[in-house]
Amino acid sequence: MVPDEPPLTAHELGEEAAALIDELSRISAEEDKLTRLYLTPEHRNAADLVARWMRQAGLDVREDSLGTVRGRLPSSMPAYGEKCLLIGSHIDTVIDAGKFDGALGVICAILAARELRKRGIDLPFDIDVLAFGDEEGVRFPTTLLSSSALAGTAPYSELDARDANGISVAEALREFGGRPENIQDLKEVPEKLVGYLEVHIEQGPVLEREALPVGIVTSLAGAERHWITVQGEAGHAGTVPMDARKDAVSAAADLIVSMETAAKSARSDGVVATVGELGIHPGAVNVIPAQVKMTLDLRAATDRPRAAAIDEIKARAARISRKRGCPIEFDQFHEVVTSPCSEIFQDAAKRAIASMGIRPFRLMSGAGHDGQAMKALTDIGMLFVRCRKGISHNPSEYVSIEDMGMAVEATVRWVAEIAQQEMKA
Ligand code: HGY
Ligand code: MN
Ligand code: MN
Repeated sequence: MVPDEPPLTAHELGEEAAALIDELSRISAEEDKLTRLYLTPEHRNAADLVARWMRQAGLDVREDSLGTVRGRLPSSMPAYGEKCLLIGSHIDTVIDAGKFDGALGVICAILAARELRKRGIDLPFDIDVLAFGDEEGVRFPTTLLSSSALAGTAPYSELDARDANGISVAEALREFGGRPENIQDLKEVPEKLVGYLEVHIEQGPVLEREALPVGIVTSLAGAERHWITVQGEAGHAGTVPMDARKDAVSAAADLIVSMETAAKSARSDGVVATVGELGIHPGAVNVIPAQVKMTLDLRAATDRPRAAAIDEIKARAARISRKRGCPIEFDQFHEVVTSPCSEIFQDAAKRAIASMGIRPFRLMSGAGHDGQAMKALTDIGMLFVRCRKGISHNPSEYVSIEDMGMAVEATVRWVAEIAQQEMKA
């Protein structure tokens, strides 16, 4: 293929990425902060915007029945067969989010696909750019649903999951324009895939400490999510003596500090425990709380220490329960195992990054990503992009224009390296 015109510089690509990031970040459920949850009107608007960008980049665009937007760049060498390289990230966000988490990966993929086409880089496979809609798992008690559907691991039961307003995934999907009945048809054929790549902000401090704009991901930490119910006894705040109470909040507080201590004692295995949501019933100023429901997000660098950590936490909960006379129940609703990244994709990334004069550096991911679902389907690869102070899931999340440009350029070269490998295979 003959190049159309001289390639944009990394700085020009960074400026373009920054403009797209800002445009997408303005699509939110809330005026003064960024919240864009799966299958909401904001997700609908964001999906339509991303589809427009994909068309402008010269991709053939369609949307699958779970709302994933897909842009195809056809292979330039059909003689090599009909394999496809998937590359993308997510456009849903957490509540009061930063504007780079997920969005930067989708934008890098779109700009890289366009650059590959414009530079006339030979591709022995199709490229499908993907914008997933349910990575964060904030609206429904599901997560990685849109990517799990491609992997064929999303059970029909997930369509019955309900949000805080009692709306099911299936109902919200129909409203969104999706077709929940087709969820099982979305499974990709593994033999037809080269793999799944994702570019994502690091959401940690390592690349900033190493003074590097991009890094190569070795594996994604496994994770599990639980609802914990602490059952106490409602009573009058003024008349029940302190030693006669079954105060659900005091028992929950005991447990929260105890879980934190358990995680800190296993820090060498990368164990982290977080209580992100907490609700008190009945929730009146002068009533001793009858019940607390809270979430536990538990992760570790590998699966064995995570299993040991949940056992330790449950043993601590049992002791607190006996001491306070408050039954404590755990209800696990999510687990994803540690997902190693393909050595072949890591080495291709290393060559790509080195060709830019950047020191190749490998690091693991404590954050979860769609690659954890895609690992059940095909080989995965991830590139991390430096973000200021490692801050994420926070409106002060920030990536510089230079680093975004480096990330796009690295993505172009990463795919070109993989293309070279496929041609030699
Ligand atoms: O929870 C995570 O690690 C990801 O941001 N969804
Ligand atoms: Mn993310
Ligand atoms: Mn996130």
